[in-house]
Amino acid sequence: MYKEAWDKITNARYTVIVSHIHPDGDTIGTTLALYNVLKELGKKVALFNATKDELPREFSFLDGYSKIQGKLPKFFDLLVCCDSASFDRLRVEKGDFEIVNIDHHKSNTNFGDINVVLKKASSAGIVLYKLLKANEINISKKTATALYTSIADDTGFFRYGNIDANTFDCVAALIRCGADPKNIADEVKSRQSLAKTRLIAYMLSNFKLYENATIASIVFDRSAMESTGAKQSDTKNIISMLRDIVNVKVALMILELDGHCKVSLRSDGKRDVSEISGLYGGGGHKGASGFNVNSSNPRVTCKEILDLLKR
Ligand SMILES: [Mn+2]
Repeated sequence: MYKEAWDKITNARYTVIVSHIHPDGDTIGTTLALYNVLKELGKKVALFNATKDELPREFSFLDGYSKIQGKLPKFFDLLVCCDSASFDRLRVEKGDFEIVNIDHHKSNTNFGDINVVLKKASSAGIVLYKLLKANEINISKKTATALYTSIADDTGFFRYGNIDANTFDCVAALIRCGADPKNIADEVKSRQSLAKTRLIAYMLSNFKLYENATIASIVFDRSAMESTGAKQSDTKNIISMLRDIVNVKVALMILELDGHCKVSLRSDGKRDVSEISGLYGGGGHKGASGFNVNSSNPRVTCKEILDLLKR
């Protein structure tokens, strides 16, 4: 599988590397790592993300970040995607090109011509690392930095997920290739936007508790977003601050968007919040899930989900 995938990648004339919509550090780090490798090998390669306006700024220190385009090239013969469980998360129309799918989601639909999918890996970064190692590809400092960032971001800087000794073996090897843990942590964690800080302030003064403080909820309606200047990407992960409150078992966030509401749930890992997202056609894991609800009233939606949680 590793050999076949790498042959396909090196034999392509023009490769487009695609990260999923509403990108996180795993998809950005992994796609940029692969971009750097292929550039160093002198390959013709481009980077695409369909929601380019929402690229998380905290990853702008990675080499290649500024090369991510919101438009696909007209002709290319290979598409490689990283960290995308399904093809529709790329917002690319099928065309006259082959697909290499590099991922770690349990729900991956194996939509590629070649699928390098390791369902137990803690991040797509681990999967790409293994693909490069298996093919004896040199890992430069730039590449190591991007891979380390993807692994660190997807495990909450080594707090959760499928972290095992293998994760740390990969991470140790990346540090030997030049990744600098302190510098990466500073870049990713210490450059929060003012708008996001204001949004957190709003959350901390407006969240509600239910059922003896075991459930916490926050609603970000349009006016909350406008008054803080925050964007959808600024809401990423902040709900975990509510879940981290002592006694809280489940945290709920509702974000009002155009004509619908985005619901995010986090649990202590014992209560399975993917059951509720399943009722609404969403996905996720036991401890973290999300879905959309057709609703123009975020408070009504919040009450509806709270009623389900209480039951
Ligand atoms: Mn991931």
